[in-house]
Amino acid sequence: MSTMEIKRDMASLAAVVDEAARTATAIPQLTERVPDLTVEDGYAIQALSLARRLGRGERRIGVKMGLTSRAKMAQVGVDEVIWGRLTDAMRLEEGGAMSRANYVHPRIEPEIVFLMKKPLSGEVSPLEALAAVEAIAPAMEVIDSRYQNFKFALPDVVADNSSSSGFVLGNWHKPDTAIDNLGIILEADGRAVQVGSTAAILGHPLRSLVAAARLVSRWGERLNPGDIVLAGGATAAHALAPGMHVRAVYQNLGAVSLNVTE
Ligand code: 0L1
Ligand code: MG
Repeated sequence: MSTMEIKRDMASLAAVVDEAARTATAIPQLTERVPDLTVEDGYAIQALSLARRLGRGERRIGVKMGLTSRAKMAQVGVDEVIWGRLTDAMRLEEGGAMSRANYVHPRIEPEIVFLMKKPLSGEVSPLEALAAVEAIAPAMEVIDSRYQNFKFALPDVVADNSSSSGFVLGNWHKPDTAIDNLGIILEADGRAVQVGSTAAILGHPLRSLVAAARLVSRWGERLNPGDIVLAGGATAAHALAPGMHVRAVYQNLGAVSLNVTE
């Protein structure tokens, strides 16, 4: 099969990333097989991969924003945020357990999450975005690149649903709660492993919601009432190991925790 033919065969590439996620198996980067794969191709593969999840009975419940901090953008060498789709199967119970065996090489990062009460899409102002929010909460995202050694180019990570694999939500707060610069400590087994602020999320997490509205509309979609939007990591992500207890403690918002089992 020629490179062009492979590139056209987005469905088979979607099957590759979806199977890697479903079976927790590390795979080579798609851009090794298809060097001219574009970010647009990546989003097409991501959409087809989500369709496979929905076909297995999962329900789409929102989106995640990725690469929303300058540090992460620099790490991947881009200056654009990315997004991925969340399903109900990715949700982990607050204070509950996640099995390390279900992931390739999971990492965790503290985030802010928005719960939508109105539809939102396209170019919106921060005030318009806030008016569409029902509630905000502290959260943690489990990211798990399916690529070997957590290494990828931008089209790869987009195709791989922007590394989304799990999330845990804390208690909901009023939408007008100040979230522009709240201190966060990420603990592993009671020891602080990351310290940061919600300001690391594009300067203000609301900017991430504005970007989410813009990006989903580029793909003919919108944020719907009842959807959640994970705004992006506020610190670097921390690698998870069996037996670990992780907790993110937020100024004014409370804490979110998770236990990692074998
Ligand atoms: O949620 C994120 O910011 C992760 C986006 C993808 C990059 C990575 O897996 O580190
Ligand atoms: Mg994240």
